[in-house]
Amino acid sequence: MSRNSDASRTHPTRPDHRADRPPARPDRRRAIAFGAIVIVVLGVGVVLATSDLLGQRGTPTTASAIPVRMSMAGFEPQVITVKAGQTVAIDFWTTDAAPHLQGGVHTFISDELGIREELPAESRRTFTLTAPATPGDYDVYCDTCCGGKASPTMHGIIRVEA
Ligand SMILES: [Cu+2]
Repeated sequence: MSRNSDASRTHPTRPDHRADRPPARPDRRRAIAFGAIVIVVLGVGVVLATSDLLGQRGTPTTASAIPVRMSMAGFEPQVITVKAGQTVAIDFWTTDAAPHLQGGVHTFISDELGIREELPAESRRTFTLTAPATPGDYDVYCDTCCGGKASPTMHGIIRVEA
């Protein structure tokens, strides 16, 4: 009696099926979860990389600006090199304080190129300079300090290359 009832309960095939199915589900879920994480991580990476590139494209003027420091020692660099016909931004700056300068102003003047820019004491400003089509060395000077135009120290060169 007990044998028969045991045999009817056991049913050898069913437990095996049940044992096979349950492990299959967590594996699928893990695979889907892993896939989702990979997609999210790659997506975030792509967004970050793209936004970084866009950010760099958005600031071309600042990146290509030529820094020119003005002080009692003159222009630094003393030779500013540009290509013929090219428009460049000049990042003009000084750390000189007003008390030891006449009026506290430096200037960036080129009579030949029609440029006349002023720079207040302890300041920084950007202006654009369009190089002429003819290559050569053009004079630039500061006329507001240290002897001004008459002083060789207050002169620089805008070198226009072909
Ligand atoms: Cu000056």
